[in-house]
Amino acid sequence: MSTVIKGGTIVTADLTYTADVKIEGETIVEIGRDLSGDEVLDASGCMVMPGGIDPHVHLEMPFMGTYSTDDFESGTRAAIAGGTTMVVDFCLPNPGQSLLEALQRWDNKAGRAHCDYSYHMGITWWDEQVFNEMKTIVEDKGINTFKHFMAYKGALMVQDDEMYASFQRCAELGAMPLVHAENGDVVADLSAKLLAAGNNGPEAHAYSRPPQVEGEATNRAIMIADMAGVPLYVVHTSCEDSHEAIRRARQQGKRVYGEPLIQHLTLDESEYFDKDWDHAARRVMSPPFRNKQHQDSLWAGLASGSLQVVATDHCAFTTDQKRTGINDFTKIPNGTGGLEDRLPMLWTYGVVTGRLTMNEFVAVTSTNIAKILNIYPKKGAILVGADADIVVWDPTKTKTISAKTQQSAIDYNVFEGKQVQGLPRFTLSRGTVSLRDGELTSKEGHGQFVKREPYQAVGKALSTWKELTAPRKIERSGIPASGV
Ligand code: DUC
Ligand code: ZN
Ligand code: ZN
Ligand code: ZN
Repeated sequence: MSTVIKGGTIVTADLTYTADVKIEGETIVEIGRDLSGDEVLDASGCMVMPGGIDPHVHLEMPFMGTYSTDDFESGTRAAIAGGTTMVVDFCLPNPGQSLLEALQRWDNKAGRAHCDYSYHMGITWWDEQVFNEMKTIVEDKGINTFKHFMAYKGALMVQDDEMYASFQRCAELGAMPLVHAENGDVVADLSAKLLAAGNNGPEAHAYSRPPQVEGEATNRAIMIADMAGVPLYVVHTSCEDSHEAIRRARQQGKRVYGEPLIQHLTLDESEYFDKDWDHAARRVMSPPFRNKQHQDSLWAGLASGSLQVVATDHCAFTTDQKRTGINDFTKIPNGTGGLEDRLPMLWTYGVVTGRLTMNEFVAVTSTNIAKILNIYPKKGAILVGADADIVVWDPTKTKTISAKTQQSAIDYNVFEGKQVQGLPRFTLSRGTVSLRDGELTSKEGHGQFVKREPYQAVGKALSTWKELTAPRKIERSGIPASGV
């Protein structure tokens, strides 16, 4: 059984050209003119692009006393509806829990996925068991990334000594650390002061996490990564302070990556102020939304290449879940949705406005992260031999985003009312048509785990390509007569 995507314009991270794409089974087998096959998908007037990869989602995650409401079923259904064909979730062991045991729990949940998936493994505590299990995670389980929370004090947060030890272990194993970069000690102190002053509403969440806490933590993580000799991936880069640190590190020759979210690119801090409680609380996430100057910095980073990836951090809580924090903003579950809307929002606010080219759009939604995660060109490519994870994109199709029509299981959408232009006509997941003429045809359980191999260029001090200066013991004769 073969399928041909006919009459479209192929858009990749570096090329735009007219050709048909032929698929057999799960794989692209031919790209050329006038191809024929058993089934033909009409792509006239459309762009044929690698399916989106969202490297940052939290599906059915235990967090802040509850679970995020979108699970692997509804979350990946939303992904397919929006043209995304792979997600990477975060497997987070409870402090003290075995990494392998946590992985088993995640595998049980992920069996329901509509699209392919992988995990980043969380380093949420540290001892010899974690050190040992990291090797099994990389070598046997096909996970080459480890996530570190520098915030969420008393819960997920790790200390600098733990982070440094884990980063060094990553270097030994050919793995890459990820960081949630916010100074958790400062956030805890600011939060306590705000609460003590009676500032308990959702806007105080934003006051408790100013850009400085993100800039400080990003700089710290970059320096620790450099000393450990590993690349570093900074999740949800939301502000100039963090972007500036990443930009400078890259200029110095360090392999550091930054990931703005579609929410931070398109929504700003006014969402928290002079709004009703529910409106503001539904938008409480960490880091919080920033002002327009920070947004401009993120857009500029995507255009210039100093930031590489647009993700969602999809972590969806219902209004009722948010209301747990009605008298205390620190108890509002942190997180927003976005899986279904990432591509249409980025196309509308990026490509239609002229901020990004179509090729840059493909780069930041798919190809760059496939390379960063070491799964290119299996994923993130329109090439013979690649998985047929493809979105056929209709740039003329429009809709108004609304919770009433979304796949996500929550009762609102942070982009409610936004008009988007550019939507998928077809989404193919490993050759299976999972969205046809905008209608979902995908199947629960179709998704497969994607193994990721260790990295080769890990294990050296990246800025200098040398070991850190080796300690030298100075031999001195005699004792000074007096003083120094
Ligand atoms: N930030 C969120 O807003 N939610 C999930 C975890 C995170 O870091
Ligand atoms: Zn985070
Ligand atoms: Zn409102
Ligand atoms: Zn996250």
